[in-house]
Amino acid sequence: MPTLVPVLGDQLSLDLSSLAGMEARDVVVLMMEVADETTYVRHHKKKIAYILSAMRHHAQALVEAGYTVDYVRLDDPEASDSFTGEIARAIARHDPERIVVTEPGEWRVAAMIESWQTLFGLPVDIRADTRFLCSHREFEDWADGRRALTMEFFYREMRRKTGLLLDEGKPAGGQWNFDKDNRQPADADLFMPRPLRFEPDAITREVLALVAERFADHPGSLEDFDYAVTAADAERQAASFFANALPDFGRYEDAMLRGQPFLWHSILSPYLNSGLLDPLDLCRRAEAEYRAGRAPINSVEGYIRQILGWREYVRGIYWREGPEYVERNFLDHRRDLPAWFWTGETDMQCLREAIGQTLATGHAHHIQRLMVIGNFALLAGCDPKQVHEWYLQVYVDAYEWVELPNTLGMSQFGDGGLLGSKPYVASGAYINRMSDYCGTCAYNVKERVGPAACPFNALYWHFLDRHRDKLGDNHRMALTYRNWDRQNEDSREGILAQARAFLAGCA
Ligand code: FAD
Ligand code: DLZ
Ligand code: SF4
Repeated sequence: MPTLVPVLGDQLSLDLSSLAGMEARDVVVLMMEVADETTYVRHHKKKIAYILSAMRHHAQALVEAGYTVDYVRLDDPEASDSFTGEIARAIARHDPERIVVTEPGEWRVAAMIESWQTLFGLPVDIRADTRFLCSHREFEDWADGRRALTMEFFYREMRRKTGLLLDEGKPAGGQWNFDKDNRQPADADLFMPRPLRFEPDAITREVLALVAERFADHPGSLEDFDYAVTAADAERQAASFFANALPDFGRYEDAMLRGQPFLWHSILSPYLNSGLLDPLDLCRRAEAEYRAGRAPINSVEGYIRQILGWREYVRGIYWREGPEYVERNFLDHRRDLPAWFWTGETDMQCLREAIGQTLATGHAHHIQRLMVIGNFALLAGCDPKQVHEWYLQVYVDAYEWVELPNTLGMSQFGDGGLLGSKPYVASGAYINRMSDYCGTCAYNVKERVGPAACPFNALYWHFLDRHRDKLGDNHRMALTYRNWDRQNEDSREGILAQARAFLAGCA
């Protein structure tokens, strides 16, 4: 009797813990395209196409590695629509002696898997996901008893654990963190790096047709689909990033430019999160670029910090905070997301650019997600759960373990400051400093009141004013509140009236 090994759509690695130590001939790998996973939120069409095509290519890679793969397609007339339903059908087909599975990336799916042993009367071995560098246990040990879960201290532990960018126990370059060097605006230039484009092959074309037909009412466009869908092509994109973009990654990490969705970013998150690339390998290769003198420390440290620090840290928070985390709403925000989140059709150039690009490509970079779209949703008082669901839907790299703490926690302050000691809010001045958006906007970034005033300006003060009871004692915001209080009464009332009028028309 074989061992049944279900491999989920974000577990596309040959080094998966569920396959470790097994003889390929003793295993039936089960891969399941299931309706429930494609619709539990209305994923962007490109996200579904990416995952299904990468799954189909990975099934081929498993077969080439000697495994027997039982692959259930979405259009299988017998399909049961859920992971649990497919496990039941696979048990009937293969009569396995046990199930071995790598833990999933979501509470919802974890609950399903935990029910299988009782439901099917078979031993179910749920293994830790060793693609991550920090186990649940290690994160708990680090977090327990701390007053604040500051990412920077977690990150230093991870540097010590892995030895990355350490010189005899000391941080390479003399500092742990070079973030202050990484805040420069950029100018568009002809020699900017461009991510590689991967033409759809026959498998991808078949998936694109399926998605176009079946998910026509989902957000986003399928046009110009050019994601890598194999480990080999994801590796090509990684190599291109290290060769062409890493040296300036740090300097321009926070910059935004019109018509330039990718800038000096790696665009590797979809591949990391679905298993086509390995996080430690990318960190080691980034360090090698620094050691060889091909990339400066601020870029390499910044890049490694995102993966070794932030990525591992948000995962730790997700599992530590539990399935109720998604319900937190510290600021009691209740506004529905404006309808233009689904079209990008707004006069605010920064949001039109960031949302438009998101709907077209399924990608936006960190500062667009945090300081343009997230900043607006927070200032406007949008319901953090709705904001979370939007991010989970529209980004190709979005799985709940990584998306939820970033959105509800870091961006919407829904947890009251677990991930950051103050909300990430800014007026138009920040967006103007870091981008070229404002120059072509219908609004004037310098104005706070009047028909042409940039909405971010009044919304910023309105947010601070209306949340004084919850944020007023935060010492990191004291200076900002002092600036607000220094303005005369008429000026403050004018700004608040401007924000109220904007919000009244914001639907
Ligand atoms: P780069 O800028 O090249 O960064 C390198 C790598 O670091 C990324 O590939 C990613 O794996 C990792 N990384 C960077 N920042 C973070 C972070 N804050 N958390 C976790 N990993 C990080 N990232 C996701 O992978 N999935 C998400 O669903 C997601 N949702 C987000 C929602 C919000 C509101 C915000 C503010 C950030 C979110 N991020 C998410 C983090 C970040 O925006 C993306 O990882 C990044 O834009 C991916 O593009 P890149 O590969 O070019 O990243
Ligand atoms: C996101 C997604 C989608 C759209 N479709 C599938 C699918 O058909 N089959 C599958 O195995 N996984 C899919 N996924 C990814 C899962 O939702 C993901 O594995 C869970 O969220 C657990 O992390
Ligand atoms: Fe955005 Fe305001 Fe600048 Fe327009 S003026 S792009 S709304 S920050």
